[in-house]
Amino acid sequence: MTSEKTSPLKLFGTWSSSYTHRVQLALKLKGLEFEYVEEDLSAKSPSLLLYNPVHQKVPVLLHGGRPLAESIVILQYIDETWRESPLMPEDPYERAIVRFWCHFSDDKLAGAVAAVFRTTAEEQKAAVAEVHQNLAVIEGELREGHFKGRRFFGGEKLGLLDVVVGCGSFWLSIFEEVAEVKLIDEESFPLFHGWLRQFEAQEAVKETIPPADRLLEYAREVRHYLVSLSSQVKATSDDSGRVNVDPEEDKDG
Ligand SMILES: N[C@@H](CCC(=O)N[C@@H](CS)C(=O)NCC(=O)O)C(=O)O
Repeated sequence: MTSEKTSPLKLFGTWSSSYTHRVQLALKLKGLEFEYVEEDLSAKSPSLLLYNPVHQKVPVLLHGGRPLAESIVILQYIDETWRESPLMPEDPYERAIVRFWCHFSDDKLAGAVAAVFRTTAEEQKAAVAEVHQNLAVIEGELREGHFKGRRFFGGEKLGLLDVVVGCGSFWLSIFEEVAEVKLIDEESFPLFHGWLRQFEAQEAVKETIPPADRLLEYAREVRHYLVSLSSQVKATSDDSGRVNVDPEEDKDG
């Protein structure tokens, strides 16, 4: 059974989730109508558990009743199903390059940014240094590498990699304020900084990303929770250094 292109689209997401924003943005860039269902991740709905039993995370996209999970998988499905306004290049090598940098963004950059957010003191300094190293790699690609001379990673228009990197990048300035660190230094990363400003200026992006004050308030609460949980864990470590309580993973992306 295949879903018709015109079959209804339903997106399960969470307002603060950059993974959800990726899918919302891609659907908007394609001009597709969809129903949005807000999930409460502290009390996941039976539908979410049914449609994403493996990871039990948002986003989940239902197309004609058929579920898809994992944001990058969903983005590629959207792009392959609705060929208008392509998000991926045609050439297989170029497509592979986009996938490579999507993985870099999720595996390396996002991990380091999350670590800055949940740590303090020396641990946080190390995480900030890791973010800077990863941003320097992207800056190098924009300056001399694969994306040299492009307005966006996708060329003149936003592409899949812009959606993936961009939807996480608005957290950088939020985390700078909440965790009192400097992550995007315009002098060190002028091309990345310029790219991010252009990304944020796109109408579809402005419609997708929640207002900064709401994100700030939310981020302050979550950081407070994570930092206090981590100090509790340190306090309950036994003499051998073994930790007695597992800190809950970062609740959000
Ligand atoms: N790799 C997943 C990550 C999705 C993810 O981490 N979603 C978070 C919200 S931002 C979530 O649903 N967390 C709930 C949980 O971990 O139980 C993707 O790209 O879709």
